[in-house]
Amino acid sequence: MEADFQFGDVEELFRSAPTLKDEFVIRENLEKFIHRNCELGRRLVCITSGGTSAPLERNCVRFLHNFSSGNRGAVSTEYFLQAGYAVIFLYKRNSSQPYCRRIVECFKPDHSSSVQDRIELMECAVQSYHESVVQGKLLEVSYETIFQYLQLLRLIARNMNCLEKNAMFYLAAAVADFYVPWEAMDEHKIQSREGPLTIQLALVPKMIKVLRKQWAPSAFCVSFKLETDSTILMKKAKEALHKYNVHAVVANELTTRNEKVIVVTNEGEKTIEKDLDVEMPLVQFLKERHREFIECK
Ligand code: 9Z3
Repeated sequence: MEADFQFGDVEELFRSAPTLKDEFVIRENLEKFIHRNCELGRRLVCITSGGTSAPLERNCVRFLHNFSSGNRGAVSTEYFLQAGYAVIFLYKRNSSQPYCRRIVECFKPDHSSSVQDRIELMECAVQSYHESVVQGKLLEVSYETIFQYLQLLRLIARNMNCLEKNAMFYLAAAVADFYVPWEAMDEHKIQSREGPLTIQLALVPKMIKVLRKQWAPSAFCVSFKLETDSTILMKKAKEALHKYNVHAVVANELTTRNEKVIVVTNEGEKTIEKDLDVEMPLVQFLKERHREFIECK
């Protein structure tokens, strides 16, 4: 049975979470970025990307980590920028970043092109990245822990609410379901000499509900559903659509996530298969759904 969602649990998590470092600077940058893109009438998408880590100790040596390379978020960012959106890229430190895959590819031993060609490819990637940043179309915000991720998502969502329907959330980050509450956490490294370890993990409250209801209720919201068991994937994705009241759920299976996704909306299901990559047709499809959403009075 699924645990019941309580707004009190959300309040409790935020109340006990360690304060965000540099919150003032991040807030200022966000406000400037959102305000400018709002004035220019651009559509703005917040893309979350990468895993989240749930620390086991306050001075953290060990943590629980949700798997995600950050590829989905980084590649989608490139396509949303190409589609004319401004992007806030909320990503896990050390996970993939937009345009970097092209640079990494240049270092593969089986690369058939010449050194000169590879240098040009790299220059091109750096140029695209640089332009997006200096033209004020890409803002990157990084996090490490589940506490930082949730606090930053709340900060971004509350600020983006002013964009109303022009705002989109594309929640591709693999968010922890379990965590050790800050107040229950040991201050220092857990000692193995104390014997086998038993940890009580609390459930992370599902923030998508709060995002939809309170933080940014007018925005278009896309969440992701990841499963390893293909027999339950579609059932869980459809449940998520209604439970979180989002506009689309992108269903994907761990092993085939780079070849195929299925987008579930109230209108039905749409299978999207890899073209150059799977993110290109996916972003195109969601851009259209977002346009319809904006035009619908
Ligand atoms: C996804 O399903 C992403 O598509 C992947 C992308 C994490 C699989 P990579 O980063 O992989 O390219 O390596 N993200 C959402 C996963 C998630 O935690 N969803 C929650 C759930 O399934 C809903 S909030 O319960």
